[in-house]
Amino acid sequence: MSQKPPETPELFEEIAQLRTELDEANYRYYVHDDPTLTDADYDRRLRRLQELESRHPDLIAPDSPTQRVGAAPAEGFPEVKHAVPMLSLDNAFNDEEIMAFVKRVNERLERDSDDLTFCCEPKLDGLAVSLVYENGALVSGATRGDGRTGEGITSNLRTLRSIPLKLRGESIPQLLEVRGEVYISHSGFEALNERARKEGSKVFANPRNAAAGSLRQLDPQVTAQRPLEFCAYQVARIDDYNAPMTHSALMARLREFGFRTNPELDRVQGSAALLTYCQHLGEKRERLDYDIDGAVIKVDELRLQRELGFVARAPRWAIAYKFPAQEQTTWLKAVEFQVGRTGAITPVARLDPVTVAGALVSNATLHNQDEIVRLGAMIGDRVVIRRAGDVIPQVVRVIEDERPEGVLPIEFPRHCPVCGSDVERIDGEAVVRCPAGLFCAAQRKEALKHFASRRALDIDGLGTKIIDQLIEREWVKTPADLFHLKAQALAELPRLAEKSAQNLIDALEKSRHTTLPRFIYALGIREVGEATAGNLARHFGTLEALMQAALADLEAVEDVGPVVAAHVHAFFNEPHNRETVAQLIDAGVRWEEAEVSARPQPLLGQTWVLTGTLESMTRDEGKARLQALGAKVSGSVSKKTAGVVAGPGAGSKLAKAEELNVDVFDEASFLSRLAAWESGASRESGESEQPSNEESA
Ligand code: JCF
Repeated sequence: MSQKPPETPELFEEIAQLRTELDEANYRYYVHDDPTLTDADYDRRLRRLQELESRHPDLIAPDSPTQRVGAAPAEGFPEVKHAVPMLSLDNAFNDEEIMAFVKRVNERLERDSDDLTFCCEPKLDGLAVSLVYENGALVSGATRGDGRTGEGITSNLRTLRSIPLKLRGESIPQLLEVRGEVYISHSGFEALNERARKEGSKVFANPRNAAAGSLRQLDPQVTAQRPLEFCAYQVARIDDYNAPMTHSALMARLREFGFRTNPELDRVQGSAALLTYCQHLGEKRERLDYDIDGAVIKVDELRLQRELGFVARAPRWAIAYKFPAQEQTTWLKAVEFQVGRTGAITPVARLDPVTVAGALVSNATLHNQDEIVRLGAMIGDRVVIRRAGDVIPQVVRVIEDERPEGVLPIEFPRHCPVCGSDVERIDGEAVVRCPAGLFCAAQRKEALKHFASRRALDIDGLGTKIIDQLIEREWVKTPADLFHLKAQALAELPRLAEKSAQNLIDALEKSRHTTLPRFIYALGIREVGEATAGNLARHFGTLEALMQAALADLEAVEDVGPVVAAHVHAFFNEPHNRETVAQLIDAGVRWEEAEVSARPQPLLGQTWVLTGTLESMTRDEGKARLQALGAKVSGSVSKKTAGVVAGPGAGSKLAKAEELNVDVFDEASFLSRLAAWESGASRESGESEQPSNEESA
């Protein structure tokens, strides 16, 4: 007969301690974006608690962190009637409509100064749910449904670590009903689809679909594996006579109870500040780690909300400001093929012009042949295009239901559309290329544009239009020809007055004096970006040494693998290219050997990781700046990581960094260090009068 182990005070204490630590870890992580436990430490404690509870099942409490994943509801999801209906919001699509909302509210409240306080937050693009707590314990969770009746999905919602199973704090109301959005962050979505791809299961189209599908799983075990998060935005019921008087104070109370609210939540006063909030949020949109489709604006004072009341299904005291849509539908009229600098042939969709997120779009990229196949696109189709930030508009899908008669297949060219060479497609590569190199006018144009660009030889005033003419008139065939142009001849070009012809000559003269990294970069060798050009220059010191390097020598260069090495080797072994280099030097292009290391590389040999969102730059910019300082930028944290830059929303990578004792920088300290490194105030540069930037954290 098995005997139950004795229950000792130490045991009670350990169980209580583990539960407190696990709840606290969730609270610090979700409410304060400030993890206290690493994933590994969290799991270790959770397993220990599971083990203790399995030996003493009578000590299991329904709000124990081990009790998040329960059994599936036998009857599917029950209907749940909302005690207070779940509202929808009226929309405003521009500043005028926001102003009209403010005016309506002020008139109704008989206020004649524009000083009303609003509480604003991003409008998350997820699914609305409602949670009921009785005496501090989660008793029910339901979807919005039609606003009056939803589906009871309590067991699924219990699996979300950002949903407290019991409320924190001392003065807990007998009844609390909290509403909010369940969503999946961009990073969670990437990880989820990555896993799906590895397991060969279906990938999700977008985070919202993934969240919806995950919430409607009958088995909470499945839901528990999905990176769902909850963000609270409204209190539907609270039976506390001491309850706050404003919406913003209620949100603060929710945080005390252990709910995450949106970090962008803010109070603003007056319509001008309101418009500014919406504008700033729009600018920030791309940098957030979750999808939003606008801002929710609420009259902050609850007394005024009650006075304003409702119309039909929407409150008079709130409005949703919707950002301009990033997706639009239009007709795909034709497909043209563009030849890039390296000969890559890119299909470009010509569209019936439409305004997308404020810009008129008449072209969109189709990427490559595989993408055309994936989309199943045909000429004449109705297509959805998407434009986000300053990226090139893309065709995201075909609306097959609206396919008209007489659509035509998109034929990929077998000959280069510019020079007529047979195209080639290397096995395993998605790209089709024109192999003609600089014999192809399209590639010559692109090569010249690259040569003249700001980070290469930086030839001021040599723009696309002039380059096109120079190539078409065959005045310029190689970059070296640029340096033999005469002002008199240039002035003949349409749109180039005598003055700017001379300016261009002056700019060319100035650009002759460059640096070795810029020169190498300007040559446009495949896969050789700025960082690699810098590494090559530093490694070999002189152009001659680089040109003579064997494959093995090239592979010894920092960050240069076999592919890049092969491209560099092939480039300098092509007689044509050697000739161009010689002509450039004959034409007077020069650099000081010493300038090779003009740019400080204080982070050489270090690996950095960026995680979360940054305010002042995109992660890509941060990455580029670190690389320019010599650092490698990696996606995962290890013992060897030199530093982690963590913005809001940082999750497991930050936790890992802390676990491994890797230095972590917030945005402010990252920026000040970047500035110091970029100005050369590093140990390596030996500028001892500069203050040390190695102060202890
Ligand atoms: O983030 C949202 N989708 C969101 C929806 C935020 C809010 O503050 C909301 C909402 C729907 C209704 N507030 C209400 C009253």
